[in-house]
Amino acid sequence: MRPEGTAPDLAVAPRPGDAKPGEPEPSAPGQGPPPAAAALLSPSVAGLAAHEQKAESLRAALVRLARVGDETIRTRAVQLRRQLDAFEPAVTLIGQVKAGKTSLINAMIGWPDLLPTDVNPWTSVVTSLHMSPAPLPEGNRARFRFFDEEEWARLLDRGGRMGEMASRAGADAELEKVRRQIEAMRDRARERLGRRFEMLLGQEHDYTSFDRELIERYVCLGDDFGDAAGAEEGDSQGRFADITRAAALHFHHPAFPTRLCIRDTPGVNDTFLMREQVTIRAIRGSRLCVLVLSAHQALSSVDMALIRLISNIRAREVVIFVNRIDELPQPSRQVEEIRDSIRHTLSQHEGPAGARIIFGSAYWAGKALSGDLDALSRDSAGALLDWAEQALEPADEPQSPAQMIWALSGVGTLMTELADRIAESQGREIIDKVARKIRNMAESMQADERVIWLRRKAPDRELPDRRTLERRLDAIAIRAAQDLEARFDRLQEEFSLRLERAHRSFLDRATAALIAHLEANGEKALWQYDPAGLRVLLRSGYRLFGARAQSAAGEVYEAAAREMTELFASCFGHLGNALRIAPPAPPRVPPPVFLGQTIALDLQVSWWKSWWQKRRGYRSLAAEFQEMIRAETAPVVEELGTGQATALRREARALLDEFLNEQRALLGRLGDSARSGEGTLDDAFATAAQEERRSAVQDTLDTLNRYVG
Ligand SMILES: Nc1nc2c(ncn2[C@@H]2O[C@H](COP(=O)(O)OP(=O)(O)OP(=O)(O)O)[C@@H](O)[C@H]2O)c(=O)[nH]1
Ligand SMILES: [Mg+2]
Repeated sequence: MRPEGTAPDLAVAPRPGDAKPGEPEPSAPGQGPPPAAAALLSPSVAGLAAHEQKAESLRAALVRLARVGDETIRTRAVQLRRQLDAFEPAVTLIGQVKAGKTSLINAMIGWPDLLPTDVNPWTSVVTSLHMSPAPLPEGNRARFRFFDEEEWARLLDRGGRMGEMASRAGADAELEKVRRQIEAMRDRARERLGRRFEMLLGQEHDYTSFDRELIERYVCLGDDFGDAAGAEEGDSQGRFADITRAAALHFHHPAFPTRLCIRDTPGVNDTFLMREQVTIRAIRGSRLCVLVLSAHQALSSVDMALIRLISNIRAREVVIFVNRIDELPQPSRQVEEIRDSIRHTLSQHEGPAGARIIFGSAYWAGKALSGDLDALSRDSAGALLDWAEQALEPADEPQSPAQMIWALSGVGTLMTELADRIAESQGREIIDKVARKIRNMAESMQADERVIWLRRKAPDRELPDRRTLERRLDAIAIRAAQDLEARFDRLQEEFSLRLERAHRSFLDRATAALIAHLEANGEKALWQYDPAGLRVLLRSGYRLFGARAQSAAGEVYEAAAREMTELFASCFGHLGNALRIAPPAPPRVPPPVFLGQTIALDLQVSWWKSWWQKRRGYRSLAAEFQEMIRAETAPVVEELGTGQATALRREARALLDEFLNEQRALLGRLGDSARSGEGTLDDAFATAAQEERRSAVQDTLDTLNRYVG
């Protein structure tokens, strides 16, 4: 029998508010992280607490200004508060298969058995954990999103990117293999989900609570689930991992002072390269990335895909965590060797060689969190003692065994590093951004008062009304927008040319190398060509474009702010330095992660051979080669030159528009003040209110000057 609310063949999918399909309701431990974890976790994320304190003082300033301000100010204050509250830094974990990514995440959030980890079930989905320091008004919830029809069709019809590459290279044997794997995958999905599983594509399943079992059904693939023996249960509950592309869990987590998102990803060696795209998107969506390696095989030669992915990210935005050191016989000795070898590999492959490397063990962290210290295996205990000699610093305070093991696990260090980086970069940015806006708001309130004052002192003076002011502000806005667009037109054109040149010269060089090889070795000898050179050229072109785009945007913003200040001065006279409008900071340039996506040249081995064997004659070989490589690399060049560059342009424009709209609302008010205001100022109560307002504005300005960079 099927439990009520179940999503069987999924004619009826559960919607928000529905009971979780399947019995029983999640048990108490499934509802939140164990309270004891906070004692270990909280000191590790002090950086986030420091950020939150600043955010809190900005909120207080907003409350105070809203109390003394008019309707525009109040509305604005609410918006700014929302911007502060919406801050949710994200960290994505990527890494070797079975390196312990999922175990590490459970340890990082102090909830040892939240996400399923095991030898068998492997993560097949990007899972985002959204944690909130305050209980969620609507309670904890989970959402699972399936592949859409287009993605699925691309997989079935063309074998995913892997199939596309194989077919471009004419590698029939490889194509056949991909086809067989896809058939098997489809059969398995049918068996697990019923014959009409395709109906699920493009859908989402929402739940108002979750537990490990539920998550397992959506995010873990494995060889031993629900098939044959457990067919009945498997069938009634559904095992969706074959077709799930993303999972999001939202929950209350009291140990984190701010909201935080941590993302788990599948290992990066997926057969169809289907999930490579999903992983790349996950990395793009985070400012920080943790590369998880296993101490046994830290960056072995099979991990080129991983190295490619991170080499497009700056060292400041990656932390390397070498996990499973509990399995090393003598960590104190081996750790340095591993560190050297990682640095060496990274610098050899143009990776972020300066990235911070932290050593540790999710296993030890789990023990510290659960307090189950006696259960350490003998080997692991030996390794722990060995590592303690080297890694433990004498503490000021006496430490409990759990605190000591937590320290040795490296997970606390990792969290501290992440918290500090978040506070220093994204945290500082949002504080700076909102502080600038509040300051602009307070400045305009101050100016407002002076306009009223001016009106009283010089009643004959002609002052502009709201409409006139707005018209003049519009003129500034139009000019600024045109200037920005024109600059981006030029920059993008320059960038496209540069990319095209890099692309062409790479193709020429590769083809020339091929011909040289043929002339020297004949057609039988195998040849390979590393596309790293292309990536380096594209990356440096993108960085240059990014830097120029940032400074162009900065100049346009500055000019607009200056013109507004001047407009104010020309309308209302130089009322001291009442109005200093701060421009927004220029947009951030996101790393070109997409450059790391696998292309045919990265996977030469087996198909290369078959491609090679089919061709005869140097010239035709060279021409076909060039064409194939062009087809492979063009989308990467295109994504960078059009996709990412246009996204940056849009972001720059959005920041400008946001700024201009704010100023229009704030400065437009001054026109109103110029017209009215007189009567109210005369009565005694208003004067007292005026006094309160004055000090609120002044105090706010004094406070904010500390935060604005
Ligand atoms: N000894 C030891 N085992 C670990 C550690 N971390 C994880 N494991 C074990 O390694 C296995 C895989 O762990 P997962 O956390 O699922 O690894 P993963 O990287 O998420 O694996 P995939 O998602 O399949 O790529 C499990 O059996 C874990 O218990 C560790 O620090 N030490
Ligand atoms: Mg995993």
